[in-house]
Amino acid sequence: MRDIDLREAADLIDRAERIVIFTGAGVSAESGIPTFRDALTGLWERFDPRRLATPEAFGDDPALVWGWYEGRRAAVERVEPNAGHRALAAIEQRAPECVVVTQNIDDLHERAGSKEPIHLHGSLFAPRCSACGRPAEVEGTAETDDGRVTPPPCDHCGAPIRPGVVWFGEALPADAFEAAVAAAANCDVLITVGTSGVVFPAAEIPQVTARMGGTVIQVNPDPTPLDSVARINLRGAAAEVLPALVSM
Ligand code: BV8
Ligand code: ZN
Repeated sequence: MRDIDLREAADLIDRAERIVIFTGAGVSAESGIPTFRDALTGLWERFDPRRLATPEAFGDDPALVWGWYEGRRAAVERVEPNAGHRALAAIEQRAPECVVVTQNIDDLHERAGSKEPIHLHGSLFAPRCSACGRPAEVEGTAETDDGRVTPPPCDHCGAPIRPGVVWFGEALPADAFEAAVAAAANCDVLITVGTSGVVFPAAEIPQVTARMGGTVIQVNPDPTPLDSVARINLRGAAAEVLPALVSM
């Protein structure tokens, strides 16, 4: 990553009135949370996440899917936000206007000080009834030996509680997606961090900014389809690049 790119990116961010921060699983990688593709270890390693993160998988084997999410929630509760999350919170505090939009279901942006990030794909901390939709309490995870955990029944109707996340084939929360598109359409700079840019419609968000004349800055150690959308590609890890950016 060239210093000139870092300097140019820092200047664009300093001068921006309205900023959008758009993140994927890569921003939580240095906290020790595997990215979505790497999240399948142990019991789940033989599954494709795109098969497990679906209403069908939950319908077929609720304990397998609920156990996967409970294990991921327990992992998030054991780790801390990293220097990348904290640098993003610092950018957010300095900017006249800044909206954080995340595809992640962890709460690490919040714990790093970001105010009300928009969760396009829901949250590990918002379980709800799979039938009547009533919110359910997040309880201590019932550790079992094989990782399967039977989801608790809804207090109201008895149906199984499900994770409060957006599965493949499910619509994103309309209010969240609309707010994210509006912010992306009106910002001067969108910083996209740690996303592979392959899951839609979330992956549209940086394209909206570019189409509306805003500037996209990407932070990712690897090439992604967003390389052609970004005016500046900062090739590197979030917890290294972002602190360097805010200390310029
Ligand atoms: C919808 C929550 C319609 C759950 C997630 C073709 C066939 C079938 C379906 C489709 C198709 N084309 C489009 C679709 C639709 C589908 C889709 O996009 N599929 C993809 C796979 C092609 N989309 C949907 O189904 C969406 N819904 O379309 O509904 C509809 C409309 C109306 C009414 C009814 C229905 C819903 C998609 C949401 C799925 N849920 N997450 C959970 O977390 O379990 S998506 C999940 O995967 C993540 O949220 C993330 O967004 C996505 C990708 O995961 P990863 O790749 O791991 O993470 P990320 O993208 O962030 O990549 C990691 C990146 O970090 C990499 O680039 C890596 O280089 C980088 N990195 C690594 N280390 C670091 C780093 N970066 C910085 N620092 C580091 N240290
Ligand atoms: Zn219910």
